[in-house]
Amino acid sequence: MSYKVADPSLAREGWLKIEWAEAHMPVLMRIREEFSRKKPLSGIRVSAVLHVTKETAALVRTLRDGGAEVWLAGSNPLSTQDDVAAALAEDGIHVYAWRGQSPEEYYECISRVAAASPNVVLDDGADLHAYLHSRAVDIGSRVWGGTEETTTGVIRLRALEREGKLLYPVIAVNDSLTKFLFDNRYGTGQSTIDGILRATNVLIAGKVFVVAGYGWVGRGIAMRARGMGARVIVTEVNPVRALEALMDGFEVKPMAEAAKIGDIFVTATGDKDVIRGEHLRVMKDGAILANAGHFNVEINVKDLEELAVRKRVIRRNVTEYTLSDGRRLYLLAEGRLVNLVAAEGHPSEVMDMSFANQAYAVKYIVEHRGELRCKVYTLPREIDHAIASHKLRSMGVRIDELTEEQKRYLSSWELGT
Ligand code: NRN
Repeated sequence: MSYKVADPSLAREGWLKIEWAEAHMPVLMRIREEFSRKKPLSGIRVSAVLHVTKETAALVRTLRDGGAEVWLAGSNPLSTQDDVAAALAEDGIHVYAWRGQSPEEYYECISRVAAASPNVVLDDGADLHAYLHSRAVDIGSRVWGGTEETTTGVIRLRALEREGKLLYPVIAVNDSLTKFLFDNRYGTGQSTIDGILRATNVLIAGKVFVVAGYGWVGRGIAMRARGMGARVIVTEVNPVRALEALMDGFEVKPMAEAAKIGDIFVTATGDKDVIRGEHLRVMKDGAILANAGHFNVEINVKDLEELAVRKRVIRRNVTEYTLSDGRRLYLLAEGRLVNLVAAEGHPSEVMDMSFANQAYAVKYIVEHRGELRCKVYTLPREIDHAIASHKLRSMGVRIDELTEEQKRYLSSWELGT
């Protein structure tokens, strides 16, 4: 059996979710038509470690229709949608993923998709890339190229590149304009609020909403929390980003101060220990803690466990920690990325562009096999323009075109006042 999922009988539900996603991903579906006709991935083995969601299903089915054989493992032990995994197994994708994996099972699934000895590898968070560069170097050395979906993964790959250890070229899909400007900002902005609401159903309006990190993810979350009537406080370590937050109209404070007044906290920094013991100790009774970063290191759960005298699951995806003085702190999704664990991740319409970039990146690697160096690349900007144009067209929006005179003006230096 070339798959392992929680419950194959869930396939029917999974198919309905995949159908729903594909109905909202016009750019990727247009690429699927092109891939089905031209088969640019014919005979290629692709191994992917991505969040197994209805949108990822749309991507891997597109790669398969392009001629590839696909192996898929989840990129988080809690983010797999089991019904989608069941449908993919039925659809001939070699999927090894289920919600609620132990760390051992999580890495066992990664080793299973690596064992396919893939030509191209897709990743989200770089756990597959790290595995191929440490425990499976023999397989890694035969890979033609890879892609990386998210900021955290690109940071890890640039570290590998700096050390001169990259075994294959990698395309940083995260760095495409039509990925991070939309997925990281508007996708995470909405899906993080979605995760918090599905888990807690609390009122956002009137609450003190603390966002740690003002990168594209933090900006999106802060923007959407403000839109729902929260009083948003941003914490940062980077003075430029802190200044941006200030001039975008948000309060900016150190976490030590924000911790005393916050009602809802979201970490979006890509770093560890952003919320730790010293902050937890001064938080208000009832404070809610959520992480939007890729790994579960941003909220120091060990400190929380040590401070608590009682711990219980009070709602699905909500763990209540009671401190010695009776204050209760609520941790969402065990500190893992709340949008994909407590909700369904970003909406299909925004993953449409992220995964259009993934599909083009895989095709690019195959077309440029042997030409690329072992470094981190960004896709050509023409691909961003093509994806953005397809997206606008699918939304029924038309824009202006430069006249010949304007083109000349914009490419000249002589014309002045
Ligand atoms: N629905 C989703 N399916 C989804 N929402 C966010 N992501 C998803 N992947 C598959 C990823 C974004 O692209 C999580 C990554 O960390 C982020 O870059």
